[in-house]
Amino acid sequence: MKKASDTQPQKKIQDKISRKLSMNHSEQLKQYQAQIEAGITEYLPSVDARPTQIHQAMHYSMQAGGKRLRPVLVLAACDAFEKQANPMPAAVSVECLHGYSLVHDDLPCMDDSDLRRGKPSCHKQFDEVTAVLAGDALLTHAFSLLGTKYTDTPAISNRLVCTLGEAAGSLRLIGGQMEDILNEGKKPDLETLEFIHRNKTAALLIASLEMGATLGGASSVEISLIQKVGEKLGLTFQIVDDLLDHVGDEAALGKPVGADADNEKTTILSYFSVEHARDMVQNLTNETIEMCKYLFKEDSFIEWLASKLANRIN
Ligand code: GRG
Repeated sequence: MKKASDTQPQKKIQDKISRKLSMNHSEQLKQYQAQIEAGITEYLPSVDARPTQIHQAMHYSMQAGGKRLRPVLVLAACDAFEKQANPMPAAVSVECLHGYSLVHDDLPCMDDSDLRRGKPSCHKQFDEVTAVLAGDALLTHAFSLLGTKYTDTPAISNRLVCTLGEAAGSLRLIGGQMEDILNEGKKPDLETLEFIHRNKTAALLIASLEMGATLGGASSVEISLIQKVGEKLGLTFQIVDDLLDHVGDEAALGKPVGADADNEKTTILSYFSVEHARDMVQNLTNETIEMCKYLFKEDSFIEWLASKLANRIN
């Protein structure tokens, strides 16, 4: 039998290796995020373009402060395969789509939020008309990028448009938002809450992974597996969001905690205890990690990101 002292040096080496690997992944994340900031500047119409008001509002809503999770997933999924085409226009496209949904979600007719990422929301910084148009323009621009930046690979362009269009449409993202609004002030059953989460949150995360995998040249079997990774990631992301709103740190979040309860929003914590919700996060994350190990190489970036998202603080 090995003595504790025999295993110590080995453990130290393992710790060092895992620190190094995890530093590599976190460096990779920072690099992706920096590339995305540059990509947003490159692929959005110039802030000085006429009429400047709309372009200022688009840039304002797309400015740093967000985690850039969706475009990171596009880049990482593309890198996980052979890489057939430049993923950056698609990554910016998904972030434009996400940006539009947040600008419209904050409007007085929807969530009526004055703050987004700790700053005035678009309609507070500009006005309501500008925010509606800026959201429309971001949505339109998302598809324009997919149509114009992949003309050398029309089949990929077509696939990307279909994937994003389906995820963002009335059966997914908009459908989730509609059911959320229809259920305001009620306590929907758990199946309805899951429908809302699968569509409002998971749909765009799934599409991001799928678009990246398409750009990477993944097979149809790999695409259907990565969709499952995205589904689990999306559900985990939303449960963590609900937990953070309940027990998170205001400074880290950049917004007050308890908003869901104050607004009588139904969340996963309307059905389960904090402990149970944390167990759900752990189980879903374990399943995601298992799938990543099967689909990608050992200790992949996406596997690491899944753990990071489960333990995020904002
Ligand atoms: C208006 C069509 C339409 C849809 C709105 C995105 C959305 C649907 C509503 C925002 C509210 C919400 C809690 C949505 C669930 C998805 C989610 C957690 C969005 C926030 O995503 P993060 O945390 O945002 O990635 P950042 O700020 O990091 O970009």
